[in-house]
Amino acid sequence: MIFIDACFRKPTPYTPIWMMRQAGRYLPEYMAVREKAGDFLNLCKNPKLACEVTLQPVDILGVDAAILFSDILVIPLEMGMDLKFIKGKGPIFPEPLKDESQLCALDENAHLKLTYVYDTIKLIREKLANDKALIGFTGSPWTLATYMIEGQGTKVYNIIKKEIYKNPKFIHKLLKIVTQTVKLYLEEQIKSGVNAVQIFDSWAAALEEDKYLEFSWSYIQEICTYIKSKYPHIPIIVFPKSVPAYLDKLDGDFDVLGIDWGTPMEFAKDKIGDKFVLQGNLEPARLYSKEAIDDGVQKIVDVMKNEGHIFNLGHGMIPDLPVENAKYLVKRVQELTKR
Ligand code: 1CP
Repeated sequence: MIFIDACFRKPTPYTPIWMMRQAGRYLPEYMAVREKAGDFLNLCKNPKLACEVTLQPVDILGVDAAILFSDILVIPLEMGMDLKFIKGKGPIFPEPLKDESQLCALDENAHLKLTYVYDTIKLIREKLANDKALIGFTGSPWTLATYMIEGQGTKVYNIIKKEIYKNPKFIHKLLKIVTQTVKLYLEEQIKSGVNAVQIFDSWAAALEEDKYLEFSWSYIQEICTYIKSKYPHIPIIVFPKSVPAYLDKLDGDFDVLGIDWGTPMEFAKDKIGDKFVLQGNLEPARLYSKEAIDDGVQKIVDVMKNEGHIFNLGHGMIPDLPVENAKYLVKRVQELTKR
């Protein structure tokens, strides 16, 4: 698999490409299946339909890897927290966690309840071409804990940050519980057939450096060490979004570091060198224009020089991007980087 070889810095015929949120609303075929499922969570819980939307971008765009269709928030959901996806607003936990006394109610066997995810993986791996990789994923403990405490996406993170400075023991206790579940969840995904895993730390930029290393990165490292010691052949990708200032301090037992679009690739390469393969980082909004794609791809390829690189966007696809341009991007990268 070209994608897996690239994760391990082995020679490949071209630089592989996939896109974060490659399954989603910009594809009419996705909208049709979501309609059939009723709503987003039903889609995640229906292995046949989740498999179908996972395969769509592979068939339509020709990307080199599929990413499991699910959501990071199924973990808190199966830990027992009510989760709603509100149209136009995104995910909401109507009853977020308030204090330490509520932690004992979280189900520590959540990984055993996520069988619909494992069934989806088995189905996808049966149907996906042998030369295409299947990427499993999880949210980082920090990003998941933020949703569990804030109840929804936030721009200021004031509720969880208040706890970090006033009551750090509470947050560490929560992070420990979530970390344990994430380890076992990724392990089950691997046993079910994923070929690589990505840890999304979408809310990495919420914290100052030392707090980030303490409350997020240390738990990511623990997960990487656990997975690598048991499954060294499975590449681990970590994506700590928007933390360029201390990229060089992000060490650990993983293979690929995801770079967001706000961090110049040249800057990342300077900081990281050959320590990790880099994944990224086209600004997603460039997909609105073919000229902007050409220009952006060329700049990234010039920096990465077809080595130690997996092409991706620097964050997720935007729902109204033209499908035609996404196809164009994939073709452009695969042609331009041909060895
Ligand atoms: O159909 C719809 O309207 C739902 C939109 C949607 C989709 C397509 C959501 C709700 N989740 C997903 C799928 C999803 N989520 C995938 C599938 C695979 C793929 O990439 O194709 C993945 C990997 C995720 C991961 C995810 N969910 C993250 C991490 C990545 C990131 O974007 O930073 C986060 C933060 C979430 C939470 C979430 N779920 C959905 C939305 C709209 C959000 C973000 C909301 C917010 O900003 O708080």
